[in-house]
Formats: sequence, structure tokens, C-alpha cells
Amino acid sequence: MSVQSSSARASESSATPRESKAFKVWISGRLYEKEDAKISVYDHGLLYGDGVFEGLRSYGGKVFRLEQHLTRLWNSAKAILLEIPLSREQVARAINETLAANGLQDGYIRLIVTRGSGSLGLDPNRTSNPQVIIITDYIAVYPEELYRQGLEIVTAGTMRNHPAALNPRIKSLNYLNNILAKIECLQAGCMEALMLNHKGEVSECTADNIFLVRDGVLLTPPVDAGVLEGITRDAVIELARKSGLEVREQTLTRHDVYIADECFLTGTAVEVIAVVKVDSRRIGPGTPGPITCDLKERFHKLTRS
Ligand code: PXG
Repeated sequence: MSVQSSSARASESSATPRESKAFKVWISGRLYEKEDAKISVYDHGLLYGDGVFEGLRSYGGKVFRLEQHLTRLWNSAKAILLEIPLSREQVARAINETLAANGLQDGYIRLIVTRGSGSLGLDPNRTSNPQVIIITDYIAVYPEELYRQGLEIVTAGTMRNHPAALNPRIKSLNYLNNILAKIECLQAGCMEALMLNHKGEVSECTADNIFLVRDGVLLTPPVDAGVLEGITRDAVIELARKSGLEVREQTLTRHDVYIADECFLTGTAVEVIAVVKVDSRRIGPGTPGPITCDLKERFHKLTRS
């Protein structure tokens, strides 16, 4: 597939900090070498995107907000009537075991639960053995210089999933909605896309939540705008309030984005990154703003504390 502009492709490849080594993968109770880490092609996770996942990070060997990620995973599973075949404690232990086996202190963790393998046909009742998979690796979504300069994003024509169709609060294995928006921004030469909901309001980006700063107040769309309840979003709201900043979860439109003094994105993979251009319009002076930089620093301290 070739949907990236050459500039996006160049920056993405330079985002990989280290050669991905052959990390062991944990599948339903056992560690496998990467090349032997396999599940059935009849698993409905593959056939229908029927399953749930979490993306977590560890800093200095400690998983950031593990309990919150497990709660979100269990809630996603509950929403699709998928019973996770392990307890929270067992999953937490398996994550730590996988990190230790791979000698990872600062790493990315992909935790997946599939519906399990079954017959062809949608019926989840005709499946068995949901698979729990833990991949640990490095992740660097953007090159370092973009963290200093800020990102340029564009609004995608693809709207965010309607909450009454597939609620964005469910972190399911079906990410095609987000991938379609990602393809659009890559084709436009950007690395991230702003997604609007069915009412035309700002929701989130393809894998990150969005924040604006206007007149010294931090603004972000409410969860009922059709967004994932981001764990980084939560942490940043807490940090901002602790620092004395007023935070409002309110409906936002593209107009609000265009007139914002500052804009930034949050997510486990990207952490906190400034946005300096939206739809070719400069946000504020076109450089990362002071409140963004301050919150980025506070988040950095929190994760490394
Ligand atoms: N919105 C969406 C749609 C996401 O997928 C976020 C917001 C931010 O949530 P957290 O809890 O991470 O602050 C996400 C998270 C990846 C990857 O591999 C994607 C996410 C997280 C980690 C890794 O691209 N998405």
C-alpha cells in the first residue's frame, strides 16, 4: 500500500528509535518467540475485528495507569459481551512477566483480547477460546523534531463513528473508521487527522484526544462528543487542574480550533504533542504554546516519577 506522501513517509521512518528486536509475545498463558506467536485464522478477532484492546506504556519498568487501562479493557469487553478468560490480576502479572522476559523498562504494551476461533459467520456464540495476547515493543509515532516544532493536521472527511453505531468508547479491534481518516491525512501530506462527529463537532484524532487553549482556559470535547475516554486525557486534565488552570469539557467546533491560542493532542503512544497548523491555518503564532509546553513537561515528570 502506498498512501503516504513522501514527506510523511520520511518522517515516519525516522521515528523508529531502535531496530525492533525479536521480542517474545505472550499468548494465553505462554511466551512465544515472535515468529512462533500465532493464533487461528478462524479467530473472529481477525475475521470480523471482533475483540478489544489496550495500548499501554511502561516507564522505568512500571506500567503507567495499569488499573485504569484494565478497567477500560474490561468495560470494552463488557460492552461487546466478551468474557475475558483471565482475572485482572492474572493479566497484570502476565504484562509484567512479558516486560521482564523482554528486558523492557520503557516500552509499549499492546494487550489484545479476541473473540476466539469459530465457524465462518458472525455468531459470537459459535466461537471458543478467546485469546489474550500481550505484545511488548518500542513505539515512536513521530520523530523527535515534531515534538519540538508541533504537528500539522487536517480535518478528515470521514466522520467519527456514530456512538449509536459503534461507540468510540469501546476500544475494539475494528479501527477502520480511524484508519480511513489516517489514510486521508497521509494523502494530504499530514500525519494526523482531526475527526468530527455526526453533528459536525470536534471529536478526536485517529488515535489521540484533542485539547485547545483559549484565553488561558483548557478546552476539550466531552466524552459524549463520541470520543475514547483517553487515559492520557484524564491525566492531563488532572495535571492542568492541579496547576490552577481552568479546564472545561465542552462541545467544540472547527471554528473553536481555528481561533484557539494553542492546540495539542494526547495519547499513550504520542504522549503530549503540540499542533501548530490545522487545515493549513496557523494556530496561535504557529509554534507550540506555553501552556502546551508546561503540560507536556508536567506529564513527562508524572510518567517518570
Ligand atoms: N482516541 C483514540 C481513538 C485512541 O485510539 C486515544 C484517543 C488516546 O487514549 P489513551 O488512553 O491512549 O490516552 C486513543 C489511543 C497505536 C496506539 O498503536 C493507539 C492508541 C494508544 C496507544 C497506541 O497506534 N490509541
